Amino acid sequence: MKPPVLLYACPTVDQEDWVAALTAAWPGIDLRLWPATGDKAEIEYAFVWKQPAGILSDLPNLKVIFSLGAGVDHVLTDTTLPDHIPLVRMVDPTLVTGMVEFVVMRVLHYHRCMPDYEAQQRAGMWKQLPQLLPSERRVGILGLGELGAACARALAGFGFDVAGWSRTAKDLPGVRGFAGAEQLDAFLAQADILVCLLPLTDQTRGILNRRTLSALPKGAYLINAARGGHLVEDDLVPLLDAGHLAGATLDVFAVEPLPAAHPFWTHPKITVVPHAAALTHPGTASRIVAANIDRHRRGEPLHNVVDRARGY
Ligand code: NDP
Ligand code: OXD
Repeated sequence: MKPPVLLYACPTVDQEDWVAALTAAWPGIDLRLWPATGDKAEIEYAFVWKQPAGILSDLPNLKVIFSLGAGVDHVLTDTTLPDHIPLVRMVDPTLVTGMVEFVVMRVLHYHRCMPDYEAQQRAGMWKQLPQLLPSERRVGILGLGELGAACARALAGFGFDVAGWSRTAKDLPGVRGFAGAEQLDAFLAQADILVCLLPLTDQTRGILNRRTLSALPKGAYLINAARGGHLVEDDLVPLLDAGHLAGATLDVFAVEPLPAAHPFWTHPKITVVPHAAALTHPGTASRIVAANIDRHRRGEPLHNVVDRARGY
């Protein structure tokens, strides 16, 4: 059998490492680096991240679309995407580890009063603050999928009082479960640190807004490592300035890169991270894509196919 023909269309990602990794994962793979597609009729698979709209709609023999990322909102914004072609998202233990590291790091940062100690250092102040037990800190995780559930487990392992919110009810050891729109407010009311790990869909867009963030306990922290579209950006600064929220770690933004003049860059209670909470690793991810292509060519079911109707 001829090696597969894969269109690589990730214009915002450095391609060198990916070309090397995809070639190592499938020696002889026929890689077409967009926009150099060659004969479009030969392309069977596409590997995409923020691909320009329309470029997948005129590939007559395209069989599967692979997303470089776990989230697929960047793919689904293209309204010309052929409906019948399966879309596969990235599920990779390496990505999960990266997200767990990031979320645990920021939760511990807030839990151990680091923003206050850093402010005290700037003021030359030596003062010990009360040290809460992890069990006295309530962490709420929006989204209990591959990433949210792993973060919930890791935080429960530290002894935090962890709750999670998902679309369908979950029963994770050591994690208080909330589900559905009707339980959102009860979930928010008990989250001292709120972590967003939801997919961006029509149902979740703008879910972090004045009303929901006001429902958090006074002095709560926000960690958004999901998508910029979850946060109504104009609603955040007034809540921070009024002291209702104590701080926010933002890894994702409505516009990326975050524009130079954006107020988030300089706000003293906001930590800006350049969409780097969990980067897809070319080596491990390429092997996962290659294994899925192999499965497809053998006529076996693909892993991690997105439910287009749900949007994730
Ligand atoms: P999953 O699809 O595995 O999990 C999604 C979770 O969100 C599920 O628990 C799901 O509920 C829940 N959910 C979806 N819609 C709703 C809703 N309307 N109401 C309540 N809960 C809902 O996704 P992953 O964990 O793999 O990834 C989550 C997101 O993280 C990605 O979509 C991406 O946007 C972001 N991400 C960010 C990265 C970064 O570096 N910043 C890196 C990787 C991902 P249920 O279980 O009931 O279906
Ligand atoms: C992803 C991301 O979705 O990196 O994987 O944002």
